Amino acid sequence: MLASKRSAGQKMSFEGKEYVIEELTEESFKGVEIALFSAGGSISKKYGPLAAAQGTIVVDNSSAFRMDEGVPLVVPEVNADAMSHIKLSNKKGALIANPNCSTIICLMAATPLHRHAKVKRMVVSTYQAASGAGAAAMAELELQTKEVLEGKEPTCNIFNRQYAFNLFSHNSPVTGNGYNEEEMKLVKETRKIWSDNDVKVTATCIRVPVMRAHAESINLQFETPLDEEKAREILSQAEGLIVIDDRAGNNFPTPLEVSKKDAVAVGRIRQDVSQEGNHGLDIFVCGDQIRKGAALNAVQIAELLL
Ligand code: 11C
Repeated sequence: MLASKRSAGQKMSFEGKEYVIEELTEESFKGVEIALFSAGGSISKKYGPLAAAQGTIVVDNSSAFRMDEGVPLVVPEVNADAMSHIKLSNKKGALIANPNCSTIICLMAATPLHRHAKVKRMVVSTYQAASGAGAAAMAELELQTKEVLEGKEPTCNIFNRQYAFNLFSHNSPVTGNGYNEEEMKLVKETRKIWSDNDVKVTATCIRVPVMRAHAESINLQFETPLDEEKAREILSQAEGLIVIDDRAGNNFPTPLEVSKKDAVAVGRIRQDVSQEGNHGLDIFVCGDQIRKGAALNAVQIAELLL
């Protein structure tokens, strides 16, 4: 386990074994076959290529290399083939990028349908949890909730506004076209992962006061017809997905239900009444942002290599 000088020497335990955290240096990767990076873009940019040059296969969780040509952007259930040329046995270093959490969670449900009827256009609206902005945002949500209930002024260090009992447009910078960076990640990463520069994607990303699982409403337009029964059958057979689609009980995926779970849940599977001839579907997905949206996906990439 590697971290900055500040954390070096601390101990962490994993599966009953204790590990001492070492300081990350340029020498850290000698003899290391696979490294999982999750320390932000600037550390990745500095140490990722350096580790790869020393023969390490780097699975990077930041956005630093995602759109770089020659760097596979991988969701194992979706496009494992994109990294099939990278093999441990070649003893050659490489960079593999882990997509953004909202893209991973979206494509877990959209891809099985895309494989069947080819998505022409996708409209995504997200409801994103605090964890996407880090542990400090989760702590602030908890603190603000208590403060507001006690009638106190909420502490606003992370988003500079009240987060508890509120929601707001995603905190990433708004780009020149009016979309924020999170929304543009959904657009660009989907095209790269699906190897389809023609697919039309638009997104609106919202931060909601939920602790650690993202929800997404996804509207799909298909090239060929796909009825909702067939879609439900496809989704119920897809790897890494569970279907929660109980119309009679009005029971559908919720962030709480998928929190600390590996599987992404999908439901509200219904024909889009605004589209002719069964060419459209609406679905609703929830996935744990820390697991499938980040760490689990990176570990699955490492497992593919092994
Ligand atoms: C969020 N998706 O929920 C973000 C966090 O590109 O890996 C992760 C940003 C990234 O706010």
